[in-house]
Amino acid sequence: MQVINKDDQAAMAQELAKFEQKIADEQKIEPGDWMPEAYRKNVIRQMSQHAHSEIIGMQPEGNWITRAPSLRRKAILLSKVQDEAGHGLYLYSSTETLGISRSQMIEALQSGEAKYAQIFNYPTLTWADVGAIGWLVDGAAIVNQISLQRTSYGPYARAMVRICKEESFHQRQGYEAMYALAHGTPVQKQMAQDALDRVWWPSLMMFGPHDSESAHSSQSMAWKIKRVSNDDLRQKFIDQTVPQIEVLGLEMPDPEIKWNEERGHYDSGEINWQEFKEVINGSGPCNFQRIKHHKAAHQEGEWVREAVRAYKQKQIEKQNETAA
Ligand code: BYC
Repeated sequence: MQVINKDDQAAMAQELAKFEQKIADEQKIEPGDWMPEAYRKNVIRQMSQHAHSEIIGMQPEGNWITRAPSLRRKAILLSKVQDEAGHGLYLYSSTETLGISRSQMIEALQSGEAKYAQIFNYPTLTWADVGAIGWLVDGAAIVNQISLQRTSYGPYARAMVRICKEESFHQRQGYEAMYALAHGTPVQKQMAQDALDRVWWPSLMMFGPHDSESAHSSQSMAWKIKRVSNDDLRQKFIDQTVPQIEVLGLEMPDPEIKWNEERGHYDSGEINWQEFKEVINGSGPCNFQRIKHHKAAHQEGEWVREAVRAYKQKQIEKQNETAA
């Protein structure tokens, strides 16, 4: 066991007090700053989970790029999927500032040690699912990410600013695609309804377990890593989405959705938490497929990483030659 002497203990207590004061004063924690090990680990866990979600999230949508119903829809979908790749990259880079490498994060994803948003383990069965993902999945992501613009870790907060702008465009294009279907032929309207019915519940699960069941919430809220609780974010999403369903002219995906005058919020039915647990623990409909595809794509890209390493090595050698 490592023995910490009194001077070290006092220095650490001082650092901890400084860290806590910064959090209290709404100052950002920056990469070079002292931080408790548990804070560093928790931010890495959440940020890398977020990065993996962006990357795995490209798969269900990518499934429809070759089958988009028009050139316009195809161009929009292509750039949306590229945006998600960009989000993943900013987030991996920002997470690396906490002393973990990209390859360590990828390894954790592929071994199942690190999670990604459970929603991406569901299949995209029809074109309407692509609209529903933009509208509901990006919609849920924005509600959460707006609050994360104020997260206490500086690089995460700054990455969120740009990501939110892009997600906001994603949400609108998804809604517009759903609107076209909901106002199209009866078959198209039915397709939109079916997508809404299937994507609704997994979208609500994106906010995580109830606050009372959430393992990380209380510490993450105390350290201002999370600024709004899982249940409050979920309620915000429900409240803003129900009127949008009405405008589409679709049926509610949950018969228990009802305005509660007293609470000033919509009431809704209970989520199937058993399903949530199964999907986050690897038994969703597409978990196996998603990771298998990621491993294959990663392996295929090895030559690019090799080329980057070789180029870097050459640059170092050149610099050394000039210095000698
Ligand atoms: N899915 O203590 P809790 C996008 C895990 S992509 C899977 O409440 P926390 C897009 C949680 O990790 C952007 N796992 O956790 C891309 C923890 O397990 P571990 C998506 C979940 O962290 C392409 C355990 O359950 N957004 O927008 O305090 C196309 C206990 O939970 C989930 C993000 O990734 C879940 N839904 O709060 C379209 C947001 N929920 O880690 C769109 C970033 C919980 O101990 N993440 N778990 O093994 C967060 O904001 C927070 O991590 C959560 C959970 C609110 C999700």
